[in-house]
Amino acid sequence: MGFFDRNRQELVDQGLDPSRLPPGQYLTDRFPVLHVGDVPEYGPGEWDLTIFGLVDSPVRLGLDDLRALPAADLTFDIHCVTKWSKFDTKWTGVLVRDLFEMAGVQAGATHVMEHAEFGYTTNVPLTDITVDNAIVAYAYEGEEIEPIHGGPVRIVIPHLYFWKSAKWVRGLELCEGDAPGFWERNGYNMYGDPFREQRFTGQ
Ligand SMILES: Nc1nc2c(c(=O)[nH]1)N[C@H]1C(S)=C(S)[C@@H](COP(=O)(O)O)O[C@H]1N2
Ligand SMILES: [Mo]
Repeated sequence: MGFFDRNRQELVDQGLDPSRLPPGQYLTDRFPVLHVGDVPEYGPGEWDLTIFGLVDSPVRLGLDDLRALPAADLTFDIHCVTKWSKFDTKWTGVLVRDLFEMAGVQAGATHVMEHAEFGYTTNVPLTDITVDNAIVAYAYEGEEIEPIHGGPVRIVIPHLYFWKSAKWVRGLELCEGDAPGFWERNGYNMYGDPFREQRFTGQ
């Protein structure tokens, strides 16, 4: 039996439901760090998030503004396209949907481009980032998110591969039509459903 089959068997042995693990993935207890480029450092008050593009009124929020909004505590399984998955990660944040309501999404908007520090971008359909559990997260396991994991604030969209969850997010742009972000321009799938194993372009 190879590594992946052994890993899936261990999961069954631990009493976990193996259908939670998407095809081609292995389960880890570690929390790998994965990104291109540097980890940004912010002084107090330096981080903010802007909701812009096809909205009635652009919204700009600092960290305190975000923390003052109704919070969601959610537990997710996460799946990286490099094949690791981690179960039951706990995040606190604000539903993206609630922020979009503040800005007023215009009728023509179909997609969202997430803009992160240093030019990282990733594209998602509007209907995927406005589900019940897509959040702008500011805490992980009850603590501030560590800078290497995207702190102070990152996106978490659990039902897509984790590259769709931008660390150090700074902008959410409402767009008409789909356009590729950073990894999508470099061969990764426009949508990225782990359960359909949509890793690369055209899958
Ligand atoms: N800004 C930014 N966000 C990013 C990335 C990145 O390179 N830059 N990498 C993505 C990828 S491929 C993964 S798997 C996750 C990793 O998050 P982690 O380091 O907290 O595990 O962040 C995603 N978000
Ligand atoms: Mo990833």
